[in-house]
Amino acid sequence: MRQAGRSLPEYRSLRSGTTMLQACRTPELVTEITLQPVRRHGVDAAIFFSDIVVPLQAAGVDVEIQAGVGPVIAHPVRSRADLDRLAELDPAELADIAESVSAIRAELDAQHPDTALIGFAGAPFTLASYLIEGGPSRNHERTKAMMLGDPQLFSDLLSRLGAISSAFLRVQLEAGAQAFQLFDSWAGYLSPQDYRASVLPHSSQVFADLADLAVPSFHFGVQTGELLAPMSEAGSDVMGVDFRVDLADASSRVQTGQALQGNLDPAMLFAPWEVLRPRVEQIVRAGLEHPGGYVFNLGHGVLPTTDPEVPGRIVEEVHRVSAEILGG
Ligand code: 1CP
Repeated sequence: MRQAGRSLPEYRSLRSGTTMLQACRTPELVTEITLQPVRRHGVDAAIFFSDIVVPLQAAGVDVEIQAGVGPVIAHPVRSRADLDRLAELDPAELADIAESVSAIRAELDAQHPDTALIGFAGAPFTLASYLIEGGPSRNHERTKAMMLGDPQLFSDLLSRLGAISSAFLRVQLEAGAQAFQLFDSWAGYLSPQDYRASVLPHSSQVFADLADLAVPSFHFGVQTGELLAPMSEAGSDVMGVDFRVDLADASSRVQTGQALQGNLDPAMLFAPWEVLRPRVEQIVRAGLEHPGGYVFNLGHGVLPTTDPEVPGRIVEEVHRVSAEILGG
């Protein structure tokens, strides 16, 4: 999950004096930051250290990630002329990303050969929200105004962004990432009707674009309980579930054969271990009831003030409980 490494003192010391986007474009830093949670927590998979706005920057968008705020866009996209200035992404602009992924894969193969590397990208709607609003948004009102007021412009913008995300993912996967997650963090602000009409076709296109690579794919959003059914139609192998939905309910909303991922509340990591441990066990047991398969994860990103000892304890508990249930 996003910011998995942010709670680690070793992350903060490596990052000091470097902006977030500089760090994302420096292969030595990306490699080291990606590996930190693997070493410290013993997780089964590493998530590539980058950000959903990196491919926008590579396509020429003037964007920075401000500490304590998030991505800020200098010239928001609000008209046809603004969209015309948004270039396609030339994969040659992502040579550093390919270099980072190859270096991480080589380190993992040498030190943690069973640890998978997961690549990621932002989904077209979530990227569009940052571009249209100009930064993080509470209500996404300008985004919805364009979606409803100029559906053709909105659709053309999401198509362009979908192609950018597909290109970003393809570079990661061809360089050695073994699975990918599409983050549609803000989709949960939409009604099922609007999601289906204006967003689903574009997210589906991203999964279709990468189908030839035949790697496992994950699809995640926040506050998407009511959207799990339409989101599950986009074509991922795994549906991410945030912490507001019971896994048993999620199980009945996704496609037959589709796996679930989730969904421990990140704030639960602040609870005493005697309270947290049975919650972890309960989630693993519920997840393994789902016939399509199950991946344990948090229901959203690790909070920055999390005690860095806690995620590793959770990993141990997940391994203990799943071995007890599955044997071995
Ligand atoms: O855990 C990791 O380090 C993996 C790398 C990763 C991922 C998968 C980062 C690094 N960002 C992301 C995805 C991402 N970025 C998402 C989708 C996942 C989610 O919903 O959490 C989103 C919405 C962003 C945009 C973004 N970047 C935000 C959210 C702002 C908002 O609108 O509320 C923030 C705070 C960032 C900065 C960022 N990205 C990543 C890190 C480690 C940070 C924090 C920078 C720092 O202070 O060190």
